[in-house]
Amino acid sequence: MNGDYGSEEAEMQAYLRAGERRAAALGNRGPIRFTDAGALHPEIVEAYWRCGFYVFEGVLKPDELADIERDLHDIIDRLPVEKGAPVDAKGRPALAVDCTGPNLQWARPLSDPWGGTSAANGRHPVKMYEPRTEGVPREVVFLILGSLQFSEASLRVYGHPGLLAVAAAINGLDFTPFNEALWIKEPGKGASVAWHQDGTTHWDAPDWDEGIHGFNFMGQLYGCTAANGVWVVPGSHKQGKIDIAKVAAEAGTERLPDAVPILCAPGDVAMTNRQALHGSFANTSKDWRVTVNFGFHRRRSVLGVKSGGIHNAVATYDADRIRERARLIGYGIDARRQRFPDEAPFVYRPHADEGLSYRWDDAARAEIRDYNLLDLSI
Ligand SMILES: O=C(O)CCC(=O)C(=O)O
Ligand SMILES: [Fe+2]
Repeated sequence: MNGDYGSEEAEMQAYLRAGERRAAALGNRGPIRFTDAGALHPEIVEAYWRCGFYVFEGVLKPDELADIERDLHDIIDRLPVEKGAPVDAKGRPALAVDCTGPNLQWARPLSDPWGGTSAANGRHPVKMYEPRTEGVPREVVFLILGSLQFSEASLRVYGHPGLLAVAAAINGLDFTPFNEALWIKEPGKGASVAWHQDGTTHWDAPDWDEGIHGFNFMGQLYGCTAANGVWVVPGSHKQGKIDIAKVAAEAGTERLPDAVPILCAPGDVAMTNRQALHGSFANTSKDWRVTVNFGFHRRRSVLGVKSGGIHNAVATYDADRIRERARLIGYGIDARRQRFPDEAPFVYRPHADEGLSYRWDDAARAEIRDYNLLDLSI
């Protein structure tokens, strides 16, 4: 088994247990609930905006989780045998070799690929502790971008009526996509994600507020623990751009004392404000963490905005671009309708208003290759 936290193991264990206790006291978890009038329940809205994250319990049922797991195994099977290889372990063309968009992100086991580097505009200033590994292990894939083109189960999660209704409640009926990803934190290998805030574009905007950079849903296939999950500093989404290096220096450790872990059972889906200070530690635990991650924005946060450079090329996001990218919402809803015909499909207002309808079929499957070149990153 690869390394633990070495001389820091006892402190790490104490930190994990203390974080679990702080998380349990927040009061920001439960099933998706609406009022009789159809609004997202005010207790959920209050807790989300107070904490910067909320855990929706029991959203993905066992049959849906089994679909996701099947796709995960297929994806892992089709990964390049090593970084840069054109084929998988069975000699077939590897996943994403025919794509031009960014897809597979590799890291040495248990390393911190971004902390203290200039990656993503230097938004991860603090290097995380890197547990020792045996020998010089090969890099592994820990993040897959544009994931809806590789997993129909993920696309169906993307069309989930309850989650899309939450997105409409938080970001407005005309909400837009951001991007989608699969995070794979393998036991004894999963890389850490150094502390960061996700937003890049609106920190100095005159109309800045706590929701301007949107949120991510994080659906958990196997659940997540203090050891392998994402940690959040509650309330930090309201603070504007945080001097993360200073926070860590004052704490004297990257185990930030106010942070709490997002704790999920299989099928729970967390909603995390992208402005919240968050990160995750190298997964030295024995448990896999697989997150179906997808974000949404307010339309006014992206329309007419020039951004990009991290997930996609710099561009000005006009209405055509947003419409084209939002076809994935239409495909997700239709793919879900085909798999779960007894469920009432979500009606995405911009599609209804414009009379647009989307059919998930073989033509669509081919057509969405490289769809993430049009991510709406802000
Ligand atoms: O899943 C993780 O460890 C990090 C996720 C994250 O940083 C994000 O979704 O913005
Ligand atoms: Fe993030």
